[in-house]
Amino acid sequence: SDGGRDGAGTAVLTRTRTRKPNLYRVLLLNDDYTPMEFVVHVLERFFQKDRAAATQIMMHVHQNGVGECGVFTYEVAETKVTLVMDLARKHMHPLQCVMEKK
Ligand code: NFA
Repeated sequence: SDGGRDGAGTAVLTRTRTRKPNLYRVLLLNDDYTPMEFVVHVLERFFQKDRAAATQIMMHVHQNGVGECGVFTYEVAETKVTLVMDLARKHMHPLQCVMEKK
């Protein structure tokens, strides 16, 4: 609740409407060459997954072709995609990371 003052100078609390942000899923795509260990590392480093959760997501991507790393606002999702793609490129892995509107 945010403030104002009435005629007598008394504090009055009113409600400020919030707006739901647009949300974006960040996805990893399977390929035949990126090492499984590298994908697990990416999920731990950029998506705050513990080893068990990271391994589960990595195996899901490996078996199903695509999997969700997390859901974020536009700028956060975009930053994560860029960080993943930059690290994959540096290591010469073909790993693909993309975002899609929820
Ligand atoms: N399919 C890759 C392999 O067998 C592993 C992988 C998993 C790659 C998830 C990309 C995403 N080495």
